[in-house]
Amino acid sequence: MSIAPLILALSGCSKVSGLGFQENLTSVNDVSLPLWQGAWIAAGIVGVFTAGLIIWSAIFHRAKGSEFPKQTQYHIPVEIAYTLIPLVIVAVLFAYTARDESRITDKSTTQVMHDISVNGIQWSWQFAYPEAGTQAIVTGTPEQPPTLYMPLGERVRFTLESSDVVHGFWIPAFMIQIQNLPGVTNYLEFTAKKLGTYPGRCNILCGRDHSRMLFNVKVVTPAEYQSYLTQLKAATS
Ligand SMILES: [Cu+2]
Repeated sequence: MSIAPLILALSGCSKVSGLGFQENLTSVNDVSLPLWQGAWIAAGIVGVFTAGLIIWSAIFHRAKGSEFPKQTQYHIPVEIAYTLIPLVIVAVLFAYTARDESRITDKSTTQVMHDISVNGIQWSWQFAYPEAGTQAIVTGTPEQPPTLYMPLGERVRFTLESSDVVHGFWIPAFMIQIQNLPGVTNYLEFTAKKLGTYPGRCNILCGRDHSRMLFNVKVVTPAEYQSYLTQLKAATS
């Protein structure tokens, strides 16, 4: 199918637009971005081809006189084609998605350098940094959204939980979203690759103040991260 070589070409070609997303922000969007671009290219090809067929039929097969056009029924090759082509499209999209999803959720615990817990609460977030002690927990409110600190270039394991209902830990720029489920622990490991502050949100409708369940992610240098942990430890212990 046509998107396989295109995605290969994409991985070696940085000229393709990020279509709303920046390159090289995290180890997750390194994987997601080519999938996102490839999906748009595949959709573009299918869309242009379909629109072409519609326009071709509309222009070259307009009603000619009053004669009823020839009807074709049970045309086996056509029926096979319109069953197989969508199946192939879906299978290709599925295969790339499944491959990339397993790469994103892969847990290579040996490389993990830091642990951060993310707890969803109605309606804000709690970030816990066990390296700074068991009391090192930052709790936000809708009025004062919390900031999640993470070090540049060092792999962090996030443990995601919820105190009440389902929340969605979402950092749009990083192409990351993973659910906080009550009674279930989810994990996600990734490395931030660019300094900066990035907005985060809850993306599962979780009640009245869902839209105010905001936070920021601040990617700092490893030294700044260490001093943040020290500061947090002093403030909370
Ligand atoms: Cu929520």
